[in-house]
Amino acid sequence: MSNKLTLYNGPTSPFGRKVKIVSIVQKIDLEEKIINVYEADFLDKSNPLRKIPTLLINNLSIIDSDNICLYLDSISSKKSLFPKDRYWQIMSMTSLANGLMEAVLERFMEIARPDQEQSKKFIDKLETRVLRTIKWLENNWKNYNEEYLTMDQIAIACALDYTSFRFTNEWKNDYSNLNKWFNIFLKNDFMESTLPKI
Ligand SMILES: N[C@@H](CCC(=O)N[C@@H](CS)C(=O)NCC(=O)O)C(=O)O
Repeated sequence: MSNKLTLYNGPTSPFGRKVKIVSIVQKIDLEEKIINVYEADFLDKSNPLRKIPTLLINNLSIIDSDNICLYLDSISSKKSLFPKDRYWQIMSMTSLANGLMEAVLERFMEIARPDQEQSKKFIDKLETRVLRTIKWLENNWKNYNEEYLTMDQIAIACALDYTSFRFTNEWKNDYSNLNKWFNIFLKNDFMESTLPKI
């Protein structure tokens, strides 16, 4: 009997988008449940961090988007998104993309607080981190290979799209190589079908 996979996800989570894309590309059937994580007490018994994405497979819960992506890739018969010969580069660039998502998310949460509770210093720090990371990607990351899809490409595209969605898309004017690749990458069905739902 095959295992039933249930993915707890959110409507706009960039971490969840990464996982959903991997399930599509690697042709893994799963049931996706879109939840409001801020009201999801029931999630605590599987993931006490109460974060999405969380994947349930019978009694096993897989926590953290990277672990879920690696798991889905490992049970797929498709070509791996984590090729062995470039594994560490791909994991590091994926972590960089995760950090970019985190900074954009934290900034968004901070500016949603009442004015008098916000820290301008914290917001500045996050904005600087976001812009410095995108500039670094423009200058250092060149994995634009359309022939072989890898995890770093998916994660970076989700992080850039999330930056445009929640913060700014000015990076598009400043960083033409990245933007050119991004515009082509966005046309993939898996990017179009996983746009944030607001
Ligand atoms: N490192 C985690 C980050 C996941 C994460 O931060 N998810 C956010 C939504 S985008 C969340 O669940 N936040 C709920 C909260 O912080 O209370 C991963 O990669 O899965």
